[in-house]
Amino acid sequence: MNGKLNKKITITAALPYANGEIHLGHITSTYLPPDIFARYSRSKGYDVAFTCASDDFGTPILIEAEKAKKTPEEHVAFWNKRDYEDFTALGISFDFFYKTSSKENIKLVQYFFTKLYEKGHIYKQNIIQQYCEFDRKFLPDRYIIGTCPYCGAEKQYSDGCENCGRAFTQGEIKNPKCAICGRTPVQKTSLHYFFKLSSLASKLKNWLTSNERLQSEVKNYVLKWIEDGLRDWDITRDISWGVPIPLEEAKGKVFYGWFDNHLCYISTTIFHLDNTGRNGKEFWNSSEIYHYIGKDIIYHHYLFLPAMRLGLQEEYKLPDYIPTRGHLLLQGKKFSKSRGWYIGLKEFLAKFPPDYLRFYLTRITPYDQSDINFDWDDFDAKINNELVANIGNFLYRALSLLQSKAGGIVPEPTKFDDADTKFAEKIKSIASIVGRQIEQNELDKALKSILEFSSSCNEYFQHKAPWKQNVGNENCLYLAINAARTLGILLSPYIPFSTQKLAKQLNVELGKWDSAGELTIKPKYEIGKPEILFKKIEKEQIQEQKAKLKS
Ligand code: B3M
Ligand code: ZN
Repeated sequence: MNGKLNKKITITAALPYANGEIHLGHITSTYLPPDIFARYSRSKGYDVAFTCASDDFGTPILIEAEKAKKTPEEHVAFWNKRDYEDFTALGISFDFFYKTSSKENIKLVQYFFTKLYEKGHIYKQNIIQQYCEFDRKFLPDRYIIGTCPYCGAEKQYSDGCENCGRAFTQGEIKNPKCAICGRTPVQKTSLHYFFKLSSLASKLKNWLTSNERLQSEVKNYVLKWIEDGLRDWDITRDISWGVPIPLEEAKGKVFYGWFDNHLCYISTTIFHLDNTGRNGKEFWNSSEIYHYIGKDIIYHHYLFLPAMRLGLQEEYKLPDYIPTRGHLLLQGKKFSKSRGWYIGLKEFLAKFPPDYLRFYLTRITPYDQSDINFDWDDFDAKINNELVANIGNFLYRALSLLQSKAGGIVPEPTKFDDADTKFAEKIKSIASIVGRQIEQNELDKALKSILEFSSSCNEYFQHKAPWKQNVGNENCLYLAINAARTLGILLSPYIPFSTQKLAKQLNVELGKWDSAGELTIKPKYEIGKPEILFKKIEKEQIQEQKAKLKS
């Protein structure tokens, strides 16, 4: 058996906080690329585990739950369900969606802590903590707002700066204020645990420089942070909502969310695999591992995450890839829910088919960290000119002409002329070109290649003009219907809802990726009923959306 077919692939997408709805910004960098890759990998016959979970812990969740007069458990249960529904509506095909508050994750987090402590990567220290006497609370992370100690940006939370991207530790923030009541906090002593990130600096550097598969721009950025010196990392929080620190002396304290959340990639994947008849840990350690993220969480994924796995001597394998993409802008400006400059996923899907969003976002999202711009006019143009007029046009013509000229029955081909031969060659070679691009994470370029293939399908059809005659068009109808199946296979990772409909119209199972170059639809085969797959977007629909943003 071909060893490649048994390739194991673990794919994770950054965990959404169970604290609000999924919007288009999240989708672009974090959820759509891994879904396309997972669908492609399954079609290649690889053994895939594609998992995600809600990120349940942390102060923002506690604050929101308090505001909503709900328990944190109720609050996160609501968002876990809602997020999963929204993902499913977009066709994000997780094999399993779980939560950081699962007992499996809590167990793994406590195990990591215990091991790291034993191995001397963690030490304890009494430190001064901000405490609000008015609210009678310790004020970790988002309970404090202040000025970034590095770049001076104001109104930053105390665990990191949205302006310069640095994560920082308790007590570093300047001019701290209580986020609940705005008062200046007092200081109190508390016992905290620190992870010695600095002691793993050279191992981290080594891992980063030797891993050729990580994006080099991100790597250079992170190497510079290491050169500047890594600070030890406070992993303790004096709140009740989190993974409990498994020590008697630390009663009532929990871990910082970024200590536990990425371990949920491991706990969720292993739990899922064990439950589906495989050995989860063995799979994890022998698979190619991909963690998909947006560029705002580089620090956590290129430093905290590998450091913790390195600290356990790689008992759990480190990632091979951390595909990192940029932020999504909306009409050139930052998304902001509070300012109404925002599109929720659910809201979008109430107006347009999920495949339109999948197609458009993929078209505009490169494999790098540059910002991406969602623009309604560009959305309109790309859907109407590319999806509708290029791909949709060819598919509908291939099927409907077979219907009208040959009663829907695939004709027996005759001797190929030059154009037929060339076209058959294209059909044969396109899947490996596109596949290579997908495996290099160049999902946008791969989609471009598919569009070019579809253009050449249209050109071939135009050249042959099978509508003009009733005989002598056998080769064209035969090749075109097979090319439609090829297109269906190539597009299935990108626009799965539409390719499923196409399969129905063709009356076939589309088949695996590697069969895309074969002419499997044979003479005498009867196809189903052709229907228009993609509806044109009308100008009014776009106007309506733009007006919504302005109001
Ligand atoms: N929950 C979301 C974010 O910071 C955060 C990701 C966790 S991934 C382990 O964007
Ligand atoms: Zn206060």
